Formats: sequence, structure tokens, C-alpha cells
Amino acid sequence: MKRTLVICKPDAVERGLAGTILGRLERKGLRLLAGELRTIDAPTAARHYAEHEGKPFYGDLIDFITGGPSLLLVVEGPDDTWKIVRTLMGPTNPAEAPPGTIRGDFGTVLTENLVHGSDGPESAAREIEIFFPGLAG
Ligand code: 3AN
Repeated sequence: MKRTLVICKPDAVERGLAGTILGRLERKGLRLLAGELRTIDAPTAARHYAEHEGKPFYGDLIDFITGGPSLLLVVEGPDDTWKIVRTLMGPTNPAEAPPGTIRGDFGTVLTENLVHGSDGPESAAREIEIFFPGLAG
């Protein structure tokens, strides 16, 4: 799987970091295939975060991701591009994200962690289909 979905979340757009995040992906050598500034609606957010349904933070997660425009991206690179993106992002918890990663450099809050990247080849295909039908490749 050479493509993956990236979401610059509402906090990133609000803080003016969407371009910086996209720039880091491009400078790494990944190619931008699709991009759109879009406020994710609740049914789409529920599809995207289906694996988290029932968890204590689920409601807040849906409220947050639907709370303002996100920059939705499909990027392409070599096999396992999803993994390259995850490495650039850093771990979910900004307290554990090393400097040099997106979350390590720009975030302090677990729930407002700037960016989403698919966590495997199946997730990448599933998530691209949710936001950009036909682009999973
Ligand atoms: P990632 O975004 O690194 O793939 P996931 O998919 O485990 O992480 O979680 C999705 C989002 O849910 C995270 N980006 C974070 O905003 C939120 N989240 C995950 N775990 C927790 C938690 N224990 N408490 C609050 N929010 C969480």
C-alpha cells in the first residue's frame, strides 16, 4: 500500500500549522495526491473512528474532530507509506513524542494532537475510501 490518509486536525488548522505539516510530508519525499479543507460531519467521523466507539474519550473525540475545518490529505510514496507518516507524526501522547516529530515539536495535549495518519495498510485503504472514494488505489 503506497498511499495513506493524513488529517491535519482542527487544532492544526486553527493554529496555522496545516501548511507546516504538509511541508514536512513533502520534504520527506511523499507526493500529495489529494487535499481538501473540509469540516468532517458527525456520521463520517463515526465511520472513521469506529474502532473507538464505546471508549470513554469517544464523545470528546467526535466533538473535537467535527469542531472546525480539517485539512484532509492523501499522500503517496513507497510501500508502507503509512509507516513513514506515523514516524513523522510521533506517538499519540505528545509527552512521549520526541523532538523532530510533528507531535513532539508542536503539541502538548493528548486530545489535540494535530494530526492523524492511518495505522496500517488496511486502515489506509479504509480511511481513504471514507474521505476520497476511489482514491485508495
Ligand atoms: P493515533 O491518532 O495516534 O492513531 P488513536 O487512533 O489510538 O491514535 O486515537 C485516536 C485519537 O483519539 C487520538 N489522536 C487522540 O486524540 C484520542 N485518544 C486516544 N487515546 C486517548 C485517551 N486515552 N484519552 C483521550 N483521547 C485519546
